[in-house]
Amino acid sequence: MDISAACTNGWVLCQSFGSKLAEPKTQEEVTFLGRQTHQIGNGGNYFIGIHDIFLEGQWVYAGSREPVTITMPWARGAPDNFHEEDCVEMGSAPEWHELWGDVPCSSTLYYICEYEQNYEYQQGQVIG
Ligand SMILES: [Ca+2]
Ligand SMILES: [Ca+2]
Repeated sequence: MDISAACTNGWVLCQSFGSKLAEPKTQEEVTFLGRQTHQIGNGGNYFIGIHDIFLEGQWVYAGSREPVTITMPWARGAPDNFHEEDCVEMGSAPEWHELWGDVPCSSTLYYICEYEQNYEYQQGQVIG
């Protein structure tokens, strides 16, 4: 599979694989996702299934809309909601060190789909 997409499209694409955008709910999952992204992310940035679309600063899981249960590993200066940034990206470049940033949901990024027991990566070209 060779695709990247805007956040909502990433959500739809994950669903088409019978999964959803990754929703790390424990510190272990955050660390695991960060390490995986760092190892195989090719320097790209990846959407995960967390946003503050409904209420600024209130981060919820995209699937359940429940409040985020973990300490979010924000990069320095994030989240800054610069130009209305309500989606979360995870960087894979070395300087990111497994950190997160807030980005516009309309950004075109790679995305991480989550299955019941493990995480899978879909990555590739821009489609929109
Ligand atoms: Ca925001
Ligand atoms: Ca930001």
